Amino acid sequence: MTDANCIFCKIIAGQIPSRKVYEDDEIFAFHDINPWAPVHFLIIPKLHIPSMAHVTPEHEGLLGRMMLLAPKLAVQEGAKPYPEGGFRIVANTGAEGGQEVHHMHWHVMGGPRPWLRG
Ligand code: DGP
Repeated sequence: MTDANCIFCKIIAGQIPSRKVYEDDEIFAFHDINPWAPVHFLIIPKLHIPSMAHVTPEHEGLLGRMMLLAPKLAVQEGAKPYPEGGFRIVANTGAEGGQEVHHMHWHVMGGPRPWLRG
């Protein structure tokens, strides 16, 4: 299920160009256009799930597969491995969570600090 008005659905479809990091049948990952960190990409489901507030038990396998990709892709994209390197995952959710694009996505950020407060 896709949303014709969704910018991330258009990126998945190739209608908007992106710097792809990974793709399979159900997951897509690409560099954030406005990086906050030396390594900064987004992992998204191809299914148009608007936010983390919309996930249900039927998404459990998909969410697990997305999570398993994060450490592999972080290293692939240049983050040093744990424990010297590592990464941070952020899922902005809803207006007060700072979500701007309403297609669920996880920011994966890493690389030499300082690059984010906290
Ligand atoms: P947020 O919804 O606030 O978690 O952040 C959405 C992120 O999506 C933001 O960091 C910038 C990124 N973004 C928005 N539009 C595009 C785009 O067209 N291409 C790419 N690569 N990233 C985008």
